[in-house]
This record gives sequence, C-alpha cells and structure tokens, in this order.
Amino acid sequence: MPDATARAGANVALVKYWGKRDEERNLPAVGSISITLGDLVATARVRVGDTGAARFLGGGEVVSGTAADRMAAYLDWLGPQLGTNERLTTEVEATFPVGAGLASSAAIHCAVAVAAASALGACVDRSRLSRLARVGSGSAARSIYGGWVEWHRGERDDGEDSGATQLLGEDTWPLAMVVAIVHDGPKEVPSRDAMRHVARTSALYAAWIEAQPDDLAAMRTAIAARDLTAVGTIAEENCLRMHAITFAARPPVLYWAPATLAAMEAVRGLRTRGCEAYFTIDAGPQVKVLCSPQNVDTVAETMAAVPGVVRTLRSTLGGGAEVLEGPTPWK
Ligand code: 2P0
Repeated sequence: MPDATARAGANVALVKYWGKRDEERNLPAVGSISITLGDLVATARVRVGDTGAARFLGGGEVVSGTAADRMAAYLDWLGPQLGTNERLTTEVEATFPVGAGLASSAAIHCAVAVAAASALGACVDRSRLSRLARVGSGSAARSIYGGWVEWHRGERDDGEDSGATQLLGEDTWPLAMVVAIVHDGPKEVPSRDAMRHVARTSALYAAWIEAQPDDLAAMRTAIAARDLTAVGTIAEENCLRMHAITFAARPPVLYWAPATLAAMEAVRGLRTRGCEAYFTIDAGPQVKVLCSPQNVDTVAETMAAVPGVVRTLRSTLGGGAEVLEGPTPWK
C-alpha cells in the first residue's frame, strides 16, 4: 500500500479571509495575505487503499466528530482529483494545539493534500496543490508557500483562479511571531460556522467586503517596501474590522477573552516604549504578535507577563510545504 508523508506550516493572515462566495469549494468572498510560520507545523502521512483502517488519526488517536467527517469527505473528494478511486486514510501530528484558532486546519489540510499527491505519484505543481488544499480548508491554500503569501479571491465559479501565490520568500525579510495563548481548549464557534452566520446576519458584512481591496493593495505595497510599521498598522486595522463584523452579527460572535484585550494593550505598550510590535487575532482568543527577530525576547517576556496569558509560543517565518517521505509532486 503506497504511502507518503508531508509537512506544512500554519499561517497567520495579516489581511484576513472571512466570508465565502462558494461554500462547497471554499471560494473566498475576499482575498487575503498571510505569513507562513516555521515553528507551528503539521505533518500528515497519507496511505492509499487501506480499507480496514480509520480514516483520520491525530496524535495516534482516532479522530471522531465534525473534524473526522470533514476530513473523510475531503479525502473522498481528493482521491479522484489526483486520479485514484482507492480509499485514502491519513494520520496527522501537529507541533501546536489543534482547533484553538492557531490555523491548525490550514497546516493539516495542506500537508494532507501534498502527502496524497506524493503517495499517488501524481505530478502536481504548487499552484494546483494550493487549490486542492483550499477545498479542505480555505486558509490551507496559503500554507503551500513559505514567507509572505496572497490567496486570490478569483472570479471563476470553478475556483481555478482562486489559489495562492508567494509575495516574498521567508528569508527575504525575516520577521518573528509570538503567540500569546490565553485559552488552551477548543474554540467555541468553529470559523466555518461563524463565517456563514456573520455573512448572513452582520449589518457590517458589506462594508467588510468593500474595504478589503484597499487593505490588500496597501499590504502588498508595504510588504514590497519591507515597511514593518505599515504592515503592522494595516494588519491591526484589518483584524479589528474582521472582529467588528463578528460583534455585529445576530446573535454576536465574540472570540475575545478579557486577556485578549489585556494582551492587545500590552502590544500597544511595547510600541510606546520603542519596541515595534503589532497584534492580530483570528477565530479564537489568542493574540499573535508580529515583530522583528531582535525584539522577540522582549515581546515574548512582555506577553507572558500579561494576566490571563497561559503561555507563549514563538515562531520565525517558515518555508513552503515539503514532502518528507515519498516522491515530490512538483518539479
Ligand atoms: C484567516 N481565518 O484568514 C481567517 C481569519 C480565521 C480568521 O481562515 O471553512 O479554517 O475551512 O475555509 O480556513 C479560518 O477559517 O475556514 C480562517 P474554512 P478556515 O486565516
């Protein structure tokens, strides 16, 4: 039975994906820009034709519930896309908490897509793998590349123009991220459900869609200029706008804990003391802080001292998805 192993880094959006134009294919209502992390990594082993085994194992345990159903459906869709009708199964490991707003589904689905292509000996370039990963989880489209990555909204109904491209390599402009964990358990409202609910009920959703092209354009310019102040300022504004539309949903979706706000204040405090640092927050209460590598110790110590912060993780920018065992699907 052929099998292969691949790994992919989590990514954190600085201009965020929120809302879909097609739920089945995970076609986004807006483009997004992210950084790929080198130290928050998922590894997936995919087996072909193993009819007796569980479909989805995580950390050695059989995964059940929504995540397992979603993965099984994805594997059933992915196989024929890569030219097989045999059953695919997967076993994943992550170096970081899963399902807590740390982009685990992006890293996992991207690693699964790459491992499946490798296990099947398919010849698939990164651009197509990005689109294949997207169907598993939208943000997984971005984890295929390292460094600074844009996932394009696209216009086509079939999604063939909605994949990611790399804006800047991970070594071109090294930055660091500190993640302040304020809650270790799974998040309350999965982002997939929250996105649908917010799009349907938030009075601010239309304004979000309208503002996104300007943020994307400004962010591209800031990245090209390696301008941390501009990147950080746009990222904070875009993050707060995303959370504002979730607050305005009926009923509201509130991802923040009290410590989330305290951590945001601590980041602002760092800046007033001359340490450039900027926050972003995803579909969970954790606060992710972007800074220069030389400031990472100061930032991590400051975040660890915030009341309610349980612990901190650190990461550099990371490279694109890689095959660890098996043939590489791209040339
Ligand atoms: C992002 N998030 O751009 C945004 C910001 C959360 C907040 O992408 O339904 O797991 O699988 O496409 O990719 C999380 O949503 O959702 C996410 P699906 P996904 O990173």
